[in-house]
Amino acid sequence: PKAERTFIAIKPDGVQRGLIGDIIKRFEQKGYKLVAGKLMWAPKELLMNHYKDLADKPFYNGLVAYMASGPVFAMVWEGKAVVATGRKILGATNPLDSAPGTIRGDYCIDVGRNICHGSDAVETAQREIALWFKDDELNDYEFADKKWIYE
Ligand code: YYY
Ligand code: MG
Repeated sequence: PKAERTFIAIKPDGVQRGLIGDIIKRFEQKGYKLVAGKLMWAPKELLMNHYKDLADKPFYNGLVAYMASGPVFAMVWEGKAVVATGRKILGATNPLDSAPGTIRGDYCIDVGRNICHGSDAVETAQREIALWFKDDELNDYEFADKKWIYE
């Protein structure tokens, strides 16, 4: 069975605020494996597609404009239950509800400046990874210390 993967992105505010390293560190120290990563100023069409399920929401246009306001750091992370666990590492969507110790709980205040994105389900992750990355950008490799992370 193929290992679970999720799409995680550091939004323009997270990049501007110098949080790329800290966000990567949290996934790395947990034991997850980085499969792909790139700094990318996303085209509007890509962002509209990425958030197409929210197209009828009042905040949609502002959300797309915010996401297009600077480069984002797009990543793919792999490991057991990485989709759901990745969401826990990010914290609740509204940073005022995000627990301290989560990325959003530690670093932000407004829902429209919540510094990071994470896929909400395995199928969503597959769609988002295909949207943001080419197949040859996804690196298949094994950690040498895999047996010290997984039993
Ligand atoms: O998956 P997640 O990012 O936690 O939340 P979504 O419900 O998918 O919304 C995507 C994105 O939209 C959210 O991260 C911030 C923004 N947003 C907003 O600006 N205002 C809201 N009331 C809800 C969401
Ligand atoms: Mg979402």
